[in-house]
Amino acid sequence: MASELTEELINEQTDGFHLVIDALKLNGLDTIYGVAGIPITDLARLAQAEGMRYFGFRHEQSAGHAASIAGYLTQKPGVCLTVSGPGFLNGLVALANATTNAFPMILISGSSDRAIVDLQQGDYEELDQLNAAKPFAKAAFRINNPEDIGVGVARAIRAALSGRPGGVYLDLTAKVLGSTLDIETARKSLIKVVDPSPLQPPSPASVTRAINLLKKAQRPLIILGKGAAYAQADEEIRRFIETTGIPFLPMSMAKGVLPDNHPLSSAAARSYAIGQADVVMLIGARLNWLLSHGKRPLWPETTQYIQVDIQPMEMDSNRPIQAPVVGDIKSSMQAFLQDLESHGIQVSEDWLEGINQKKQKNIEKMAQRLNANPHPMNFSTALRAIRDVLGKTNDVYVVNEGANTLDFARNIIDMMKPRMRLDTGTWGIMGIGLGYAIAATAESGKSVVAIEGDSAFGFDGMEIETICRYRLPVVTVVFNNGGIYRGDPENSKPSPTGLLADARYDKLIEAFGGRGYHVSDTASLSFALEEALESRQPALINCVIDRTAGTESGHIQGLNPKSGLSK
Ligand code: ADP
Ligand code: TZD
Ligand code: MG
Repeated sequence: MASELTEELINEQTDGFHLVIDALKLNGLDTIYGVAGIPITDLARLAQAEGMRYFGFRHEQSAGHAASIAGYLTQKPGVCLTVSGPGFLNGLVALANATTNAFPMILISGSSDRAIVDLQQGDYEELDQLNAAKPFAKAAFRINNPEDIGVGVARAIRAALSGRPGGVYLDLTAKVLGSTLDIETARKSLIKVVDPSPLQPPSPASVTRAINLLKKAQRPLIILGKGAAYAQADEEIRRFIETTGIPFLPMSMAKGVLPDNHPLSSAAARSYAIGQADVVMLIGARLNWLLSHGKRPLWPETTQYIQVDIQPMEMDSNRPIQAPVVGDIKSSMQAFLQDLESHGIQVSEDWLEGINQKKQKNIEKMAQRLNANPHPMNFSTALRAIRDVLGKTNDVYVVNEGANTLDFARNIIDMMKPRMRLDTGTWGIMGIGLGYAIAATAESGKSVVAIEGDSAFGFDGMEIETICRYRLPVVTVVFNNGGIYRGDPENSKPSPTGLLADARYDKLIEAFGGRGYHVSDTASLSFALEEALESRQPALINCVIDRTAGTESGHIQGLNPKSGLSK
């Protein structure tokens, strides 16, 4: 009799671990990227047992980057799970990067005993995580009672997705995870979030103001940013551009929203188009450093702006915006298209002709560099080989980080489909590569090529073990020039920017059962990349290039202060 009663009671109880999983699953969050340990080991284990996918990483920063890009790709917050204290802090860089880039993610960290932490009595991995997270997160919440898990998860999802997306921190105390609750109360406490990122159509007046400005423009230009890619309004954007005939310029992660070979792309005439345009329409792109803040010498003082963004405060942040359009991009583009039906827009032939001539010249100049055949390879020739292989399907994700490796690859590798180029983004951050690659294939099932500078690769290189463990179709290409920007001269002592010359990165992956290639000419590079992609198995191509080829800071030398005193 007594034992029956106990069993019945147990059966009518649930606990914090299960409730967190139930709350995530109820809201369609089915994948966790994390690193296990106290107090969340059982959360990871149970999540997997309950049918969620769990990707165990070697470092929380990579797991966090993976979660953030999963959010960008799917419009559902990516979930990263970490332990308390240092594990949480390791994840914080990714949380801050997600917030900076407007990627929706939720960093869930277990935390130590509140009473001990608050009195600073020295608990295991003690840290006031909630307050530490606040400056880096769009929002931060702590769940202190098991019956609040449903609300906590719902608030985190809404905060991550609504308005401008961002990184949300969710603190789960060890106590809450272990607490029990009767099943009925638990069931009632869960929330299925309805419409977490409601459409926000712009005001009709703002749309008319913008169209009127475009109608008056002589030389209009559209700049597409990664907000436009995130919004998944590809069809509306294409129709607007093709109906108006306005030339466009994609920011790096917006490459592919319209194919890079689109006749209206003015990417190959970037400075000319920006310098000559009289009205610029920013769609999901901020006028931050990546666009020289809209200031001279790149931009004339007379440029007038239309800015389409979901974040009202973005307007006038760097330059006065004559026609702010606050709304989500999908609704906004639909509104523009409707307005166009009554107001035609005429783009002058001269303007398009000017851009095309400049484009042609620049493409010819680039072709000369691409078609050279120096030994060892340089950035241009190695990337030409990669471009040609990827161009056969245009269905492989491209992850890209480094300095010169980033700048050259962005310009040389054309993207034909939206959201398939993932790179260092708003911060120019190193260490995103393998996390982004893992999430890109995890979320899409497609193959990924991660084109990495040798320094960039070092930030998260151990995740090749993760790639091998899950047998993911990720080919990492390390552009090995022996350093940050370039290698040291032979026989010199290591400089601050130097890395080991002739490092055999290809051998690293062999230690984990992956396929390593060591190449120094374009034919071997093409062969290796084709074979690796064909196999859909983990591979790393150590791509040896001229160690003198890179320039300091790549294309952003202007941001690199130099001592006037050094010899
Ligand atoms: P890029 O680096 O490509 O120039 P940014 O990250 O600077 O792009 O800008 C992206 C912008 O897109 C942000 O200001 C963000 O608020 C905005 N954004 C993100 N999602 C949407 C959306 N669905 N609708 C409108 N604006 C969006
Ligand atoms: N740390 C972090 C997190 N982000 C950074 N951007 C840097 C340091 C500084 N940094 C750059 O801005 S690029 C870069 C570093 C260290 C590496 C460049 O070297 P690489 O690429 O080998 O990756 P190239 O092709 O040799 O230029
Ligand atoms: Mg390098």
